[in-house]
Amino acid sequence: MALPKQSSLPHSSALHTQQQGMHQHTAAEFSVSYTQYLDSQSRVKGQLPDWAQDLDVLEKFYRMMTLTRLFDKKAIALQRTGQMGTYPSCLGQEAIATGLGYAMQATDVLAPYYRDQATQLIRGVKMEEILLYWGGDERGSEYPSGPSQDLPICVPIATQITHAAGIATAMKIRHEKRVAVTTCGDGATSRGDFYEPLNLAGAWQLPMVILVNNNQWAISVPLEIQTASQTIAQKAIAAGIPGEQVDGNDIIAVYERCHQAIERARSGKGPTLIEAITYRLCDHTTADDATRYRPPEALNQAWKIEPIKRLQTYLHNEGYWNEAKEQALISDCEKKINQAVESYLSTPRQSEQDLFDFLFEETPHAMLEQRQHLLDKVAVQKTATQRPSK
Ligand SMILES: Cc1ncc(C[n+]2csc(CCOP(=O)(O)OP(=O)(O)O)c2C)c(N)n1
Ligand SMILES: [Mg+2]
Repeated sequence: MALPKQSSLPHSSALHTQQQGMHQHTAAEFSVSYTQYLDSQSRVKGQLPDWAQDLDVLEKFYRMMTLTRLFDKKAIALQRTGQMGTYPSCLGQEAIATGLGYAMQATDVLAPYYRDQATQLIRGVKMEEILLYWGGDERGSEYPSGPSQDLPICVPIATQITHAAGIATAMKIRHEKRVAVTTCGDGATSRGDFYEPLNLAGAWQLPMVILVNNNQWAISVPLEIQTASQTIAQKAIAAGIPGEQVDGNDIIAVYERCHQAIERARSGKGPTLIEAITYRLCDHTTADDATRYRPPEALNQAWKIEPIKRLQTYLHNEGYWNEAKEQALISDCEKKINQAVESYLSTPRQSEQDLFDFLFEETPHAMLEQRQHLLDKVAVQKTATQRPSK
C-alpha cells in the first residue's frame, strides 16, 4: 500500500496553518483531586465528614482492619507450612478493602481481585472460604451463606473489570438501583482489559465504581516504569469518567470517597474511578521475595504511614482506645481465625474425578482412560495428603 504524500498528512498541514498564525486555545482542562482526612501523623486535616465524628463507626473499621491483618498473617503461615497454596498478602492495604466493603450495600455486586480480603469478609464471605480458595478448592468461591452474586477472586489481571462492566450493563437495562464495584492494582491499569470496560462505562454511563489499589508495585515492576501517566485517576478522565485520588492509608478518606462514588452511581449519575494510594508492605505473594528488588528505605518509610497504626493513634488520642481494648480485640480475632483454620483444614477434599466429571456432558473415551489413571495414582498417594478425602 502506498503511503500518503508527506504534504497530505494531517499533522503537517496543521503545522502549516499554525505557521500562518492560527489561533490556539485550550480545548479542555482537567484536574485530579486528592482526598485525605487523617494525615500520616493521625492529625485531622480540615473538617471530618459527619459520620466520622462517631467513634463507634471508626472502631468498627479498626476492628475489621485488625482482623484482616491477623488473618493475613495466619494465611501466610498456612502456606509456609505446606497447608495452603500461593497466597497474596494484603499487608498495608487493609484500609482500601475495608473502606470499600463498608461503603457498599448488600445488593451491590463485587468483582474483586486478590487483595480484597477485608471487602469480602465485610460482605459475608467466610475466612475459611478464602482459605479454601487459596488451598486450590473452588468451593471457596461459592459463598452459599454470603454474597452469592459476588464474583470469585480474580487472578487474571484486569479481566474482572470487563465482568463488572457487563454486570453494570445488566443493572442499567433492568433499572436496578444497584452498583457493580470492581477493584484492581496499579499494574492492571496498563492492560486493554482496563481501558475497554472503562470506555464502555463512560459511553453508557454505567452504574459502576472502579477502585484501584495503587500499591506502587506490579510484582517487581515499580509504578514509575509501569506508566508515564502522572496519575492513574486521569486514565478515567480520558473515558469521560470522573477520576480521583485518595490516601489509601486513611480509611476515613477511602470510605467517604467510595461511599460518594457508589451512591452517585446508584442514583444514575454514572461511574467513578478512585485511585487509592498506598504501599505494598508485603511480598507480591508467598511465591515472591521482594528483598531482591525493593529498596529497604522505601519500605521503612512506608511502614511509618501504614493505615492501622494511623487509625489506632487517632482513636488513642481521642481517649477511645487503650492497651486492654487492643489485647481483647487481638484475642477475639485470633479465636475467630483459629476456628476458620480448623474448619478449612477439616473440609473434606473434593473428589479427584470431579476434574473430569464436570468438564463434558459425556466424558470422551480418551479422558476416561486418563480419569482412571488419575484415580489409580491418587489411591497410591492418599496416605501422604494433609487434608482428609471425601
Ligand atoms: C493476564 C495476566 N497476566 C499476568 C499475570 C501475572 N501477574 C500476577 S499479579 C501481576 C501484577 C499485578 O500488579 P498490580 O496490578 O499492580 O496488582 P498488585 O498485585 O500489586 O496488587 C501479574 C503481572 C496474571 N495474573 N494475569
Ligand atoms: Mg500493584
